[in-house]
Amino acid sequence: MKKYFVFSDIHGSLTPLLVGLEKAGFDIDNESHILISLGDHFDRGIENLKVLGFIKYFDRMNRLIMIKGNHDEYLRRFLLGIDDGIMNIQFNGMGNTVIELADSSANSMEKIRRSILKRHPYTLDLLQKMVDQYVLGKYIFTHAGLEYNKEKGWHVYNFARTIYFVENFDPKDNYYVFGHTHAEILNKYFYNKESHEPFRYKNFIGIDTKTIISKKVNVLVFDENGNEITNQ
Ligand SMILES: [Mn+2]
Repeated sequence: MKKYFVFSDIHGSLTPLLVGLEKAGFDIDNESHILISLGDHFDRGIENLKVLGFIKYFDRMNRLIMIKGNHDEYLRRFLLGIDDGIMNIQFNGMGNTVIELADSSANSMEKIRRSILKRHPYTLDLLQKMVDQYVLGKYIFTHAGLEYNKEKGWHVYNFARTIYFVENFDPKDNYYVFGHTHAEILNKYFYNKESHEPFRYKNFIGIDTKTIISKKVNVLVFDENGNEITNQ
């Protein structure tokens, strides 16, 4: 029977992810142990290259489902030349990612972009493979939840305003699991409690631990029928 290990927003930090996975019982050699990443793999942390190696390995083993976070989209757009990356370097922590992935002699954004594509040619494939949502039984995994507007109604959006989503969306019988907005912010807003532990409210679960500060990654475990297995 397959087991699914769900994490989010590692943001260039591999070490705390490995600790979280071990605590949750993930066995690297067990082919029925599958990873579900809820996105934002890169930026801010200093293990971006290790994160890239990690997701590449498990993708090739067919043991990784990747949701695309807004930061994954930033990197994808930069590597495609749609975005020059400067804003994301200034404000969104992409500097650490390009320092690690590009050749140090690359001295312009265009050279950095070409250097990353040359040194890590599979990066773009990995980013293009990332999906907006994944469904397992009654659990629906997204990066940030759903956003509402008049044209589209409720739709999956990796930049959704998570608090608005939790307060206004009717999940019916489904459960929504997401990252993007720190669990700390959600726990504070809904429970006035200071905690990086998974935020659980009605049918919503937010797991982003603000890894760069907390040095922790929350990992949830599900069986293949989509039942959450409580961590013993
Ligand atoms: Mn995000």
